Amino acid sequence: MSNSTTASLREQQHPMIRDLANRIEAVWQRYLDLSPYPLPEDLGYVEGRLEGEKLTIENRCYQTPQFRKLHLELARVGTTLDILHCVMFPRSNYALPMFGTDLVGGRGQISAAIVDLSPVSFDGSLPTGYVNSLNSLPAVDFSQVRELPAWGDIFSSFCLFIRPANSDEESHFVNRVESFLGVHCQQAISLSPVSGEQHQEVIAGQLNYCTKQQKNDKTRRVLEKAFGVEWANYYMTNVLFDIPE
Ligand code: BLA
Repeated sequence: MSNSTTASLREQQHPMIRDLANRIEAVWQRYLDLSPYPLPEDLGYVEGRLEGEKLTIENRCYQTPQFRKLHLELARVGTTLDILHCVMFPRSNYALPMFGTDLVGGRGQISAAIVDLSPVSFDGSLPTGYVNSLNSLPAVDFSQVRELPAWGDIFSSFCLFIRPANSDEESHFVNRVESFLGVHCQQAISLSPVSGEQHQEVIAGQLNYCTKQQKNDKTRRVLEKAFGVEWANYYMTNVLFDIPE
């Protein structure tokens, strides 16, 4: 995948997606020591067809000392559907939550905007440093809060799932994602690795997170229609939500 291709998809996408993609990468570069992460079978750039419309997927992936995979994906179906998907997978010897965000929209309107720092601990709690930092962020209010699907029990009480009503709410949401990311990166670079039992707990927590995310039928349906059932399953289990080592 060439950088010029990535830049051009980003430029065509909904402005909220473009803005968030740029800010995610800027925060990563500010705090983390990034190196390249090779995707399986060179899945950096993929094209398929969904109901006669072209589906384009572009992936950017990095790794760092604390994260085995930082994944930022931009996808576009024809001119009707724009998607940003981002997950940060901590290495299993770091007891860090899962950062995830998804923006889905089309024809000028973002219909789903979700962000969370999801716990991987047995008791479902976030580390104290996270709770304190997240609690001290300024209050935000969105007019259309959406209901989480059944598999969404992985998300924390800080999870934000909305349909932005206007461009003010779009920028409030993007600011919120940037704040979550800043908290996450600062916590990640200040915490020490864990071992033994806690290591097993992290692996189990990440496994649960990925297994639940793989149940998202809305994502699966888009991929199945464009690339077929088998490829969609491969992509969901090996690229979007692969299970840790
Ligand atoms: C919803 N995800 C959706 C929707 C679509 C996709 C079409 C429905 C939008 C709507 O209801 O308005 C599609 N999302 C995709 C595709 C990709 C993608 C094709 O990322 C990738 C190629 N999803 C995530 C992550 C989170 C997430 C990291 O990938 C959360 C951290 C959540 N997406 C999420 C949730 C919904 C959603 C909770 C709503 C699901 C529902 O209402 O059933």
